[in-house]
Amino acid sequence: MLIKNYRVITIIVLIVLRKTRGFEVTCDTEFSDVKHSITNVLCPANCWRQYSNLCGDRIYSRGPICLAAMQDQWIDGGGGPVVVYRSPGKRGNHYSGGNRNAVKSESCSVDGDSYSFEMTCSTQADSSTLVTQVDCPAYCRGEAVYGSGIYSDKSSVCRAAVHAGALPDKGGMVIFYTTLGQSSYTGSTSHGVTSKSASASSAHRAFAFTNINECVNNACEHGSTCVDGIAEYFCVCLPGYNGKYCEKEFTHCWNGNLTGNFIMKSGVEVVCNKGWLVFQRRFDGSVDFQVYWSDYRYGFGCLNGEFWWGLQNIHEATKAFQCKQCRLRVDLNDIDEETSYAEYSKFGVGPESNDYQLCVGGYTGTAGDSITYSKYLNSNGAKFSTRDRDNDFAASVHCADYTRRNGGWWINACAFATPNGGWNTYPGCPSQIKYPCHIYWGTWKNSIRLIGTELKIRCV
Ligand SMILES: [Ca+2]
Ligand SMILES: [Ca+2]
Repeated sequence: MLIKNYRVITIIVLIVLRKTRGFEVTCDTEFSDVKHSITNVLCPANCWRQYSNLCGDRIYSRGPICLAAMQDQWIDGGGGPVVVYRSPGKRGNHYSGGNRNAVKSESCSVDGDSYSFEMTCSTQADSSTLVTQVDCPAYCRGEAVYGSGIYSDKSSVCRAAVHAGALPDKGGMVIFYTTLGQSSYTGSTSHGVTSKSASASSAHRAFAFTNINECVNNACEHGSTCVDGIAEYFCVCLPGYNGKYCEKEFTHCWNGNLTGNFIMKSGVEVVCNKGWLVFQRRFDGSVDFQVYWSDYRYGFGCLNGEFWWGLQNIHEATKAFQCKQCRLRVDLNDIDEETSYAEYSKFGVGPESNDYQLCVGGYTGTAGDSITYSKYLNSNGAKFSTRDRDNDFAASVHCADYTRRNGGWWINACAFATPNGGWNTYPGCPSQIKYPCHIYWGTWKNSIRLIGTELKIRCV
């Protein structure tokens, strides 16, 4: 639970950071390109130019944002961050041009929105950031405000702040938080400001001067925990459920051809790949597979990297199917980046009391049948052996002994398949042992080292 909450917090922080990084602009980006009433912009360097369609001075109607920011002295030739404030336009506004800081602009009369680098009384709340600090002018009058406590983002921020009691009439700094759009907004009179009622508009969000708890009326399902974010909430699922609202119940990888990591109802995490349950994966040699019985029993490695899922988990996942309905698939990559596969129509792993005995058979594929290769190299019916457990059928040797680097496996009188073998060829490999001391699949490219394996099951 603790780890999952960290994840949620990380998600929230990432969202906030992503949204605050700002609107990416070039020197050519125009005021008309901004999508929000309050937009954080990072201007590049060297945006000066002699001629442009820049119109206005301090308050602009059109033209390149970064050139205007240079004229208004928010940045110099080196660029930097600025905030663009958009104000709803009035018909036939006249804008006077200017010539400041080596930037010339023209005069024009234009209908439509106006833009500045300072907050205005009429600037609305749809911001490029979820948490926004603004410096409000004094004595804003006449701008529309919709709602009480929670306001439609079509409201004047500065006037709403006075209504909410978050700001005195003489203006100043105020912070507001974006929240989910409301189904309706109720007007009221407060702190000398009268706000209006409004109905919902699906495109609009709302805002408030505190972080509203969006977990009220949340849609989290199946007993999941709602965690409040900014303008959002997150559902932390109980084991066995997933999806944004924990609406999807997880039973098996093969139910719905799932891909991804899931928490089973038992609390065990599982890796699904296109409807297959992955129980072994190797691709970079970062995890040591020359480990002990208890490691192979419980699993080791990292489920987002190289791992062995665990014999007990494999047993639990397959036991109901009695070696009848589970398939095993082995995907292999070699050092030449060629691939092959082996698929077995029968697969099952017994209980620990019988050393996780393997049932396997029914080969098809392109890699050749290395698992049931020959009488003495047939893993069907073999028990699992590790460096500290000799359950193999070779009376005089311990095939999974550490010196052989075969790793843990279902070993007969040694094996023709060693997907858990050493990552690198082991120079001290005992010469009397014909088998490889590294990841090996004897029927495919005999003796050439493999650098990728994925072992997975699907029971249907
Ligand atoms: Ca919130
Ligand atoms: Ca032995």
